[in-house]
Amino acid sequence: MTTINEVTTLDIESNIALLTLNSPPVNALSLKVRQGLVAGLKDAISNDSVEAIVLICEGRTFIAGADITEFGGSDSLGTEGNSLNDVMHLMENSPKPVVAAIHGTALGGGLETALACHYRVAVPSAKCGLPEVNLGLLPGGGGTQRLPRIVGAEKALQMVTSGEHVPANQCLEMGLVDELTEENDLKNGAVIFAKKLVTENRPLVKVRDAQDVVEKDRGNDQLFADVRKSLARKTRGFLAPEYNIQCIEAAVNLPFDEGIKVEGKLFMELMMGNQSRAQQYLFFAQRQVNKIPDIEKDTELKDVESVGVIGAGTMGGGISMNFANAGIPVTIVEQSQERLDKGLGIIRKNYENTAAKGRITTAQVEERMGLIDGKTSLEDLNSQDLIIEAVFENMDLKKEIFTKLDSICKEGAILASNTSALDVNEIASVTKRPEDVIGLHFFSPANIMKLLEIVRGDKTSKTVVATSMAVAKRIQKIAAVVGVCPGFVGNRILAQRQREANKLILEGALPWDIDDALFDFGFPMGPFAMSDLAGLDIGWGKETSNGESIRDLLCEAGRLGQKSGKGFYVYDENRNKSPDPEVEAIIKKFGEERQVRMRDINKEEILERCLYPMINEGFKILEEGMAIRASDIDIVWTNGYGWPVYEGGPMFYGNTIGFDKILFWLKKAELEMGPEFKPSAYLEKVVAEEINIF
Ligand code: 3H9
Repeated sequence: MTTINEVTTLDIESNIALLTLNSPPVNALSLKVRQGLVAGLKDAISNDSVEAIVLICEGRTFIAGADITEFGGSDSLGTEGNSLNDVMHLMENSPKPVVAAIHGTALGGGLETALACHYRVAVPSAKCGLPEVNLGLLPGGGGTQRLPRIVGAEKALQMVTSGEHVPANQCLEMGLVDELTEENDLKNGAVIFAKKLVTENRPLVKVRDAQDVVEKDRGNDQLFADVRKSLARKTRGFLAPEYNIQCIEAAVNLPFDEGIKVEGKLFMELMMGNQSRAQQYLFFAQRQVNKIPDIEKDTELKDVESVGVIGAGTMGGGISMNFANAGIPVTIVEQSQERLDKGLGIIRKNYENTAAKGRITTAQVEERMGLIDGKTSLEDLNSQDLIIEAVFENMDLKKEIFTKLDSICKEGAILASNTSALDVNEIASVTKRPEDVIGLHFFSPANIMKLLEIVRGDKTSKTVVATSMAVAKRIQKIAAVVGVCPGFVGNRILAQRQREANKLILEGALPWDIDDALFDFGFPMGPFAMSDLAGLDIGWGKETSNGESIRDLLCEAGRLGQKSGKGFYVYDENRNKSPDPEVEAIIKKFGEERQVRMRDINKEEILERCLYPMINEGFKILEEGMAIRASDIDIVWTNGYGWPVYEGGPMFYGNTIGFDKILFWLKKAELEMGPEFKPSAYLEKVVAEEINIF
């Protein structure tokens, strides 16, 4: 065996060269890896005894892409003599067959490297994909030009716009992989395959030269129009999906070398832009959020093999589905059989709807329903490993339940509350085991929303926090550990936006002006459309209503939101909203009665008023240690509240604007409008001392 460099070896076994990469964690295409590949390929090609070359990786995966940490630095992909292009050129033009042997994932630049090989073999558990779109990029190593030449434009469009990881058996069907090997025998399988190529004198397939597949779609503009239409809502505001589509269009309509030029130009444009910067930041933020500084990696975990959920309403039902989806049995407890039946009926309906869309089979519907057991007594929660209380937000009620749980639940069970704002320490205080009590704040709809706030109480044990993180991973949530404070991280910041939005409509901006400004910024909807969707009467009561807010007036007028056909907006039978002059009149009258001065408020001011106080609150949260790091706040807001990922989250966005500018704005606002704008002391410090908070 020859060592090529720290991460590459070359091994020649009966005339087959094994070029092996070992660059943990994911064999990304760092400068060292590219140097190793170039040198190793040259050695193998010039060695007369070598008849074919197999590229294989050690560790958990084949090459998972370009090394994202190198982006923008001096070692980046273009490095002279060792660029990704140099690697690919050597492979594709090798006079000896080059075979990629894939396990784990071949992603991004990794799959592009494999596509520059003459053949690809994989183990059945492997997956291939071009996920660059999720980093605000497109495959810049020829992927957009080679992939459609094998799988056709339609599948290629699907892969590059979704970034999906395609399982090996599907890759085999599409021709992306030429052969599957035994699961645990990739090396042997690949060597045998390579030998076969030599004995059968098979051609050196250069994907770049394959024309038949793409030619079929030449001039098929409809295909691209359809894809654009189907993605329009999901990809609103994003540049990368559109640029990816343009590259596939180029692959179909232009010769390879011309297409590569289009790819290169659009790749560079994305790479230099803010959207990709934000999405790359979020990629690492999403990995950081799993790390809790004072909790060791090897912290002992509790077994969670069964779960109890209290409440079969919207939240309880959604929460239960997460566990059933992951194969974990759930016992749901409701107060009455009627409510229980209703809740279970809704869960079944949700599953059946998913099955009707083809996302799960009817057998899976039954399997999952079979994992959900309904009961009407808390006493039935005496054996589960994790209990999640999901009743409505009332401290007395929660305390009553936790007192009972303390006497019912087995020793060592984790007792969690799905509170969205209440004091977890106070809830824990009624039990004799506060170390086992934690907040697990799911977001509605709980079976769909990715975010989970894990609320760590003063006495919550490390084991319980670590176990909750592990459970979150099993049910495919993105979990952020937060501290106990009103509203935790997400809702606490949301309250700032809500307050300002409600003030602004009394100063002259109309609800739809505010919603439009935030929608154009990239949120899926603004605060007033959101209130209409949730129902304006949530937490509102006729008896206590005193006409002191616009919401009071709307509810009193029977305008409860979408469900009553009107709220801040008026809705047609398809729930399409329109501004309503009646609401404008209600707001105007309310303002006049209180002698509020109305004025024109432009979009820029709306955004500043709604967003800057959120950033300020983020600093207060950091100052109080309620979030571990600034990027955790951004994870909460991009995954739980629809902050557009290409704007990175409130803290990242604040940095893009400039924290000094925001501080200046807040100081002025405090003078002009009051103490709610008082800048956080930590923000002042960050600006004064030029601290990097990321
Ligand atoms: C690209 O290829 C552009 C080309 O087209 C350009 C051509 C010109 N770079 O996720 P995990 C780290 S763009 C650097 O926890 P898992 C990650 O930060 C790239 N580091 O593991 C983490 O570090 P730490 C296209 C990377 O098993 C550790 O590896 N490729 C990279 O849950 C473990 O990661 C992608 O977008 C990277 N490319 O999942 C794939 N990837 O331990 C991105 C990972 O210090 N990667 N790290 O926190 C993934 O999707 C997942 O990491 C993967 C493993 C599925 C591979």
